[in-house]
Amino acid sequence: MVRFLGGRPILWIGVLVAVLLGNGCGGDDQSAPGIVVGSVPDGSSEVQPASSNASQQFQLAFQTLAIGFDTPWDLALSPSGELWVTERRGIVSRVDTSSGQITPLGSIPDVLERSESGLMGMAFHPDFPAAPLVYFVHSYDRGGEIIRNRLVRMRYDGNSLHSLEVLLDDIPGNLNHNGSRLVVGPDRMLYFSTGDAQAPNLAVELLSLGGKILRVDLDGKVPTTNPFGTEVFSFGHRNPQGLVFHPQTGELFSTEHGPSDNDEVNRIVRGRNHGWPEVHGFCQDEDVPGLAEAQYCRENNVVEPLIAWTPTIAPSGCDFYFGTAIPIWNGSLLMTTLRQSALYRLTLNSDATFIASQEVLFEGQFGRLRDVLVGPRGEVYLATSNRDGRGTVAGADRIIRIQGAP
Ligand SMILES: [Ca+2]
Ligand SMILES: [Ca+2]
Ligand SMILES: [Ca+2]
Repeated sequence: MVRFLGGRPILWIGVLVAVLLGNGCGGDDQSAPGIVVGSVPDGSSEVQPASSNASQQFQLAFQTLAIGFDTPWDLALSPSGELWVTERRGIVSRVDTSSGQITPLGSIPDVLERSESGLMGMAFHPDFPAAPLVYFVHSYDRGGEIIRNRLVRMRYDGNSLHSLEVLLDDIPGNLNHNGSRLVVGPDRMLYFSTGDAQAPNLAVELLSLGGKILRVDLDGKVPTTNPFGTEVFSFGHRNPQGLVFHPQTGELFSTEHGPSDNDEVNRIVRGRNHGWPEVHGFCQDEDVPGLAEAQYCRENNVVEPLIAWTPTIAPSGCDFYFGTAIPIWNGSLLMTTLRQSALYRLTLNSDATFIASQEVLFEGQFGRLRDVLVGPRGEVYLATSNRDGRGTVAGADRIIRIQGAP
């Protein structure tokens, strides 16, 4: 079910589902029409055959770039063009985008990996490598088996990470609902999502750091321009696991896990309530029985999502695609999903206030997907999450590269 509200008539659109003829990594598509991508670490290469929807006007080639991971969580591109990846167990690695070689760079100290908690978000200092600093968000044990999350910074010497500094700690955490995607904004501030730590009311308690989008400067300090004099930038979030700035408008977008209904994409508004736990998805009363959403929304100036999905798909990472390598993807918001195990391509209207169309790609082809990253040459990387405890695809996790075929 897809709805668009916010002063507009409700529109209904169908979900475009790509017809995929390949059978996943390791499958034998050598005879399929189109190009064959060169050798890859596990010998798999695939061609996305032509079919009948938008992305099928041209061919997409995909391949396993690197394999051997255990629950990769965040893919990030350094300002100098390196591909780095975190694994939830605490490992940080660099991946050579030519050879697929994985080079471990170090472990983050005191990472607690239990259920959905562990090492999650990563972001580079905007002046990296001149300022050789990398930021991470991870879970730790505060003592007595109490899970908390923290923002840390480490120094990179060209080979490994060291000199850990804790910038912000004691952020509410739990086995699940830890949020923790981390990005640097055009204002050179760090933005990161926090989950409600399975305590829904934290999301609307302004003194709590749970269920929020937080903003701090590159030293972890509260900027004077924050709305409440704390790290809190926006509130009313359940478990946002995707966060990205629109490269042209500079606005911040998130993906957010709903409960058993209403997964969301949001445009984050400074200082505003984004609804959770009183509002699921859009402000209307009838979609979840028992919620008096409309009145609450009026009284609390709630920001509605751009789109909501029921049944849920479990959205994870997201990134904007601006480039010519896959021309019809230009301007799209790409989003991975865990439960639905697909890559979504969302298009926005001209002022980025609602989702104009959506396309579902690679559904079920690679298993659960945790993150998506657009590379410097218009290639797209996906991280699988089949070792996270909920996967059904055997074997190690991998990074997959998608390219437009010439
Ligand atoms: Ca990322
Ligand atoms: Ca919401
Ligand atoms: Ca609702």
